[in-house]
Amino acid sequence: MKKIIIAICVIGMMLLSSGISISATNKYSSYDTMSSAFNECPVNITVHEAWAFLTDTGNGIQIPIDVRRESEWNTGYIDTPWPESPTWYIKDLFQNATWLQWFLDTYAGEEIVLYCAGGYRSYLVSLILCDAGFSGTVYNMLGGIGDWKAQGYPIRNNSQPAAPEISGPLTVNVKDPIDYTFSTSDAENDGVYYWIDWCGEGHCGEWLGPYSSEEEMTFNHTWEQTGTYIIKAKVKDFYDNESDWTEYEITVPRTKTFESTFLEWFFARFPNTFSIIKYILGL
Ligand SMILES: [Ca+2]
Ligand SMILES: [Ca+2]
Repeated sequence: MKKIIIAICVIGMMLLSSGISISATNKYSSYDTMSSAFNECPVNITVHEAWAFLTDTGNGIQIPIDVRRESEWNTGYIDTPWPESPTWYIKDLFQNATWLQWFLDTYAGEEIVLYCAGGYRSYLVSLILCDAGFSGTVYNMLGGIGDWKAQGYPIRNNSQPAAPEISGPLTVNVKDPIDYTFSTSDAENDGVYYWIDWCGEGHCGEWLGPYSSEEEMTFNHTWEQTGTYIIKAKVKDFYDNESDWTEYEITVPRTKTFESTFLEWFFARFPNTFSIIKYILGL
């Protein structure tokens, strides 16, 4: 009898063990059908659906987010046009509570498309976001960039935008607001940001944008003092790839010539001179 009880226990433990194993395997391999279990968060989509989302702003703006390692990102990423170009945040960041809160705030209400190499890491990140109550829509791209490539969708590496061209007057009046035009080009037509340093020291200014890389931008500045100044400008694209600096020298001369300054001094020093001149000339 004792042997029978032991045998039943052993068989029971084997069945239990088998059940756990099957359950775990099913959970892992069937993640693409789990969206309903999370009240449509995440929403799993194919690479074809992702392509349709990310190449048409008419169906809303979806932001693709690459969660792979930096070395993987540097080998190329999905090629979709700005403003639906990918942003890169490594998966591990989402496991940091402070950073996660920043992400939830920054992307609140947005539609994001997560992807990785094969779809598993993006799935894990999507669960973190769903569990944290992300207020937008989380799409998880099944098959990752591997399937994206296999289906013939484009991949690319990034190149920096061209150093900006600056045009505008070379000589300006003090205290007058003056317009200057800035333009650049980017091989991938990425959105761009301008840094314009009106004091010419490299640390005045801030990033302005984003703007279309094909758009000429006009900014104005007022110089409060006479002198010679260097305008320094650079551009970065949507992926933080920065151009070289461009420098543009302008002059703000003294607004009054020596002659006019001398006459002002003279008539101030001899206030009756003008009347005397008029008398002599019979005016
Ligand atoms: Ca879209
Ligand atoms: Ca670029």
